[in-house]
Amino acid sequence: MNIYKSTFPDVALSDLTVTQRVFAGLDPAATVLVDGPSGRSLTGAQFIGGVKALAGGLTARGWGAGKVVALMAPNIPEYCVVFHASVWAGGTVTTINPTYTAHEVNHQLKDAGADVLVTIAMFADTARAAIEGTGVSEIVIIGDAPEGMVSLSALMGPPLAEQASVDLDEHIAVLPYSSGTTGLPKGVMLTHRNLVVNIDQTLAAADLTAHEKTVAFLPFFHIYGLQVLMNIYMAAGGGLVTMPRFDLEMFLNLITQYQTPRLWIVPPVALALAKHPMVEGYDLSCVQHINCAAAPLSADLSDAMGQRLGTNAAQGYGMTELSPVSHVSPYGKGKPGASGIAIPNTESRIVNPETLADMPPGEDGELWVRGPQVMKGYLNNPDATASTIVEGGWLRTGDIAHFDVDGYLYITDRLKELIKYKGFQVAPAEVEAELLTHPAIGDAAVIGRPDSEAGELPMAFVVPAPGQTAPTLDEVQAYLETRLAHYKQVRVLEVVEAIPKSASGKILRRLLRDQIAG
Ligand code: AYL
Repeated sequence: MNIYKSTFPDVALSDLTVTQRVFAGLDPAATVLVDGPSGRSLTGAQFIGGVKALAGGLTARGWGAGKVVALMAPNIPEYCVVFHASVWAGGTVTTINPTYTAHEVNHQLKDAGADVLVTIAMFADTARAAIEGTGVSEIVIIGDAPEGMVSLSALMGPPLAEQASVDLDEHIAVLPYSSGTTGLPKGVMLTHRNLVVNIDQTLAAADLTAHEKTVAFLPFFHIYGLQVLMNIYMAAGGGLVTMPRFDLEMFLNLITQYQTPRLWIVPPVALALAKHPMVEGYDLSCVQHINCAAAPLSADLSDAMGQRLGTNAAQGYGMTELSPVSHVSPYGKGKPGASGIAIPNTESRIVNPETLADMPPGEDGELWVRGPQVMKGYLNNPDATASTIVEGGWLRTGDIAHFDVDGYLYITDRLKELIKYKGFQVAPAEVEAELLTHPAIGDAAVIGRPDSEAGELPMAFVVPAPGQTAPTLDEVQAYLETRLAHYKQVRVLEVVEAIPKSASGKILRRLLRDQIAG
């Protein structure tokens, strides 16, 4: 076995819940959350007060200990309050993409066993339709509530002074969804231990300073925004300027207004920073380090962005199942094309995915990761858990990679089915399942087609049902629109006679990928 160990000293496991860990790092007097568009802000003390008051209210309503709170909201300061109040009250939060259709929300509410749904008025109609047939008894609205729904402010009760007691290694603090290496999106069970150790591991390598602010446009419903921005910044005594959706002009304005030294981005934003004419009009000299993660970033684009902004451009790597960080580029120490070095307590292997033998140093194979940040498993899915976390506690990432002599990780390909559209996960199996419900489609396969702007575009191969004419791309898109969020939409369509499959009926995606590559 050829194990690559972290060069950092181990961090100790702390006995705190994720909310206790965040509270421990906060400066009560400092501004910790700012709503970017309005400038409305909360100090550390106000944040803690809000969390405890809401935790009291949730507990009084029976939505505290042991309950599942579904949180479906854009990045606003209240997001952080609701998340931590649920945790402080001893609950579990499942994070839902607010651009989901009612159909997708309904599925997640059922799968996660949600008891209450918290959202904003803009999504009230989706929420109302989505709770049909689920265990959700009530919809809570951040802001003024429409008829029949509860306003978040009405829930603020006498504070819950102490963290509700939970087992740090067993209790699921957050349940985000990820498709992992295959199949449909699954609930990723992350315990307090997972989240807290990943905060401490990342901070040991990333060196954030107290009172450092960053602009948080990456969604809190995805593990990148939730942990790397929200929890890690607050636990480091820093602050967040939230943006409800990405807008380049607002992003650039907020960077200069708040003089943020570090940016946390995804590849499409790297493209904008490297190429968009608007960037010329801004003095971005405050930016000393840019961290890009969640999808591949080419060395060329990374260099172009770094040179244009006169700053260090680097990458980090991880996945939802890793809470999410395993590799980071320490401050000022990025290498072009590399995804960083292992954070403390983290081991890696590069394995031949067929023979499971370790590859010689420098050669490509599947990346396996082991450490205390490896998820507890997939919710209600022991089979998927067993094929992902294998003997010895190694997590199979489904990514193809190698290490250089300095221990830097290079992701070179993806073995798993997953498509990344602008850093968002698209599970081919989910799109295929929806396509197969179309009466004129007999069979379907979906793969990612490389695209310079989005990274990959979901591309569908469809076989007409017997006696039917295959639908056009427009027809397919109109059909999927009510079923799938915009970013999962099929962008390219090819009608074929048959989908290539193995003897066991598995879609041979590699063949389709090779076919479009010419
Ligand atoms: P998920 N280069 C290439 N592919 C990457 C990279 C990278 N730097 N980072 C992530 N991926 C891909 O669960 C890879 O296929 O989490 C991986 O298995 O949505 C998949 O994205 C995981 O997708 C960090 C470290 C954020 C990690 C993250 C979260 C990653 C997204 C900030 O510093």
